[in-house]
Amino acid sequence: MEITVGIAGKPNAGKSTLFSAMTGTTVAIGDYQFTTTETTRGVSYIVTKCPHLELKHECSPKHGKCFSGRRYVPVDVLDIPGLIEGSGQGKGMGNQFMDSIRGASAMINLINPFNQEKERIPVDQLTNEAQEVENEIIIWFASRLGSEWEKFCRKVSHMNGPLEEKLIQKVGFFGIGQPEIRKILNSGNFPELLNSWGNDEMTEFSRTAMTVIRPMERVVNKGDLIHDTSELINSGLRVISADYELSIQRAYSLGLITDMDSIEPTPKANEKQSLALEKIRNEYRAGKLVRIQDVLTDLVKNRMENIVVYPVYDDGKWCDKDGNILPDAFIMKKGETALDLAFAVHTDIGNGFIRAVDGRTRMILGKTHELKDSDVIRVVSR
Ligand SMILES: Nc1nc2c(ncn2[C@@H]2O[C@H](COP(=O)(O)OP(=O)(O)O)[C@@H](O)[C@H]2O)c(=O)[nH]1
Ligand SMILES: [Mg+2]
Repeated sequence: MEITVGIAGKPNAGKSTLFSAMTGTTVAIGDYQFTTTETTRGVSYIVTKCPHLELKHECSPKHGKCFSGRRYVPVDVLDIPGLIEGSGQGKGMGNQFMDSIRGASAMINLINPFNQEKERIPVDQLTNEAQEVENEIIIWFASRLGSEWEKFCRKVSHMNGPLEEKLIQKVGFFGIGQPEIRKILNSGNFPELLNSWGNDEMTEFSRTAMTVIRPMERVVNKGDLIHDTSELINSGLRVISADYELSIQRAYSLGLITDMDSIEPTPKANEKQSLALEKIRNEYRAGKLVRIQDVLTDLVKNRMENIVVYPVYDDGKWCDKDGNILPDAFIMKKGETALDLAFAVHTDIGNGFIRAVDGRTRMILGKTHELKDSDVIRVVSR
């Protein structure tokens, strides 16, 4: 499954800096508004424990990478500008912004804890602002859902299938599938009769879509400039520093560190560089800040309820036909089955499915067998 995480936030929140750090690319970063005007796409990674640790040999990923058993599984990231100052207070959001969030499976709502005078914004105000932005996205979705509702109801009135089969015609623009629509419907009280849906149903549907199906994660940036982040953390906000992330990236590419996780300076780093890296390291160790990779992984795996599954050709050696160990890591929805994995590998493999084999237990699995996180699976197909 393709995962795309959008970074949204007001100008100066640090979206482009964060995007750069997450994707290892350089994009326009500036202290003035509208530096970036178009959505930029790049690749970042979620991190999971690699099953190769259970083998005598290391893996050779076709996509992504693996550092001492930490497997980096690629996800797409978007730098989404266009959320203007004052949106959330009815100033409206740009069309381009809305188009971009349509293509995102989840969002990071990046919050700048400083105002234009570079003073700290009180925590209540930050959470209110974040809420307003999210509400505006929910209202936008609800209005798209509700537009020409009667016409839609007439169009599907002859259909006998379940509600999700009808609603897919309405919310297809957002890329939500039928199982996801069913999940939204089950979570609330939605009348079977679409004609009777009103504002409340539209908003409720939209709210669940934007919190459960396409969650928005509030992340406070510029934590390096905050002395004590505990108040923010206690109000349920994640605190990061895009600046530190970028420094860690750079230190790595200069060989000043060899592990972006432990941030341990190498002899190549001079005294000043070592001190700077150690300061950064201590702030993460003390729990003052969290790493963006951890935020991303938590968002994709836990909030979006996904798992990582490793399809292999040989269920004993966990390799492909060429002997590459654990070459693929697939992000799948929790609840998906061996057959879903077969189709994710290739349509032909799905169509020709005979059975699957669990690489750990060597048990034979049928089509409907539900996959678990970190499963290593061989699919046998015609
Ligand atoms: N101290 C600090 N400054 C940051 C951080 N992230 C971004 N900035 C600065 O904030 C300004 C705006 O950053 P930019 O990435 O262009 O923001 P965007 O408008 O949201 O894309 C730039 O001067 C950045 O250097 C951070 O984590 N810490
Ligand atoms: Mg920018």
